[in-house]
Amino acid sequence: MPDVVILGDPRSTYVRTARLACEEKGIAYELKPMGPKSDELTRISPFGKIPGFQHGDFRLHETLAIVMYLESAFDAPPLLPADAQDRAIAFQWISSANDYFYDAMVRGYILQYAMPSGPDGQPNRTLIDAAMPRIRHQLAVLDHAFGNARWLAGTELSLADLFVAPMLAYLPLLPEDLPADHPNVRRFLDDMAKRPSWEKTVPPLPGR
Ligand SMILES: N[C@@H](CCC(=O)N[C@@H](CS)C(=O)NCC(=O)O)C(=O)O
Repeated sequence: MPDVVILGDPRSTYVRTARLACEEKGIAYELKPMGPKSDELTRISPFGKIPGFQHGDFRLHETLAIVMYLESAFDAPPLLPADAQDRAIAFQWISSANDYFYDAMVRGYILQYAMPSGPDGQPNRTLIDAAMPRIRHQLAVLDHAFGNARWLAGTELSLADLFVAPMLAYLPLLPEDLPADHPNVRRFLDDMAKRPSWEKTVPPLPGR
């Protein structure tokens, strides 16, 4: 049994980020599927957020802390660029994902379909419509940032891509299909989909 354990629901974008980092680095791990309010999780993650993380007796919460630990504690391929400017750009996008993309794309939109809170159990149109302009702006910014580049920071896949991609991945599955208007974002998702790490971490969704 691997001594690295990731605790959380595999549908969570942040759980997927932590798993993708392990997969890309070739670090064996066990996924313990559980929700954010379970007792085992809250003993590790006191704010009730997934993922939680264990490496032997060492415990962590917060995805950025987890992937940075993976980055420095294991002799494994790096997921941050060596170049100072590219590395800073990676953190620029990680911060944008944490502070802006998650709120608009996941809280304001994806979760409105996954856990509908509108009348008659339907997606809450008011909340979705409110999130739309922010998401469209974020996608336009990302599309421009990618330009002809494959990855967000430097010439190789980095942690920046692993934070952003799981959030973007749900968008083509929803009725608005927002990435359709953003070819560079769509190309990025197509490139991610070719990676074994991506296939191994596909969220278990109904009908898949
Ligand atoms: N700051 C946390 C955020 C993690 C997070 O928001 N996880 C979501 C799932 S993607 C969650 O636990 N949501 C449950 C809730 O808010 O009750 C991190 O970076 O790990």
